[in-house]
Amino acid sequence: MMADDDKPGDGDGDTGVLTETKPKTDRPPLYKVMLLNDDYTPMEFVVHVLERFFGMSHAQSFELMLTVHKKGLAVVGVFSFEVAETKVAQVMDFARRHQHPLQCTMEKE
Ligand code: TYC
Repeated sequence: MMADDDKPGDGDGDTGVLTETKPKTDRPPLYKVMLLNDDYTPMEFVVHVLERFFGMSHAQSFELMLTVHKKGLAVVGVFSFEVAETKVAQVMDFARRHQHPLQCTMEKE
């Protein structure tokens, strides 16, 4: 323990390296959830996925589906690890059950 009058950086020659700790205020990391384009999944199915699992309007969903279709992929949301993992699992399961090859992945932001 340092004495009350021996503060880090008080000019007495101590550097404070061992006692000055960084306050633990880091935010948890965020994860991007992405949809990937393919040649077989129907456009309307992708629009439905975006409405159902990402709470987007029909217009927003249609626009984002077209972005994926044209660019190959797009970020559809940014979430905590647990929420991102759940969204990916929900989309992959829904696509599999409908026998569409739609791919949904996550990546640390
Ligand atoms: N490319 C698909 C088609 O022409 C549509 C599509 C869009 C598929 C987005 C996947 O993530 C996707 N039917």
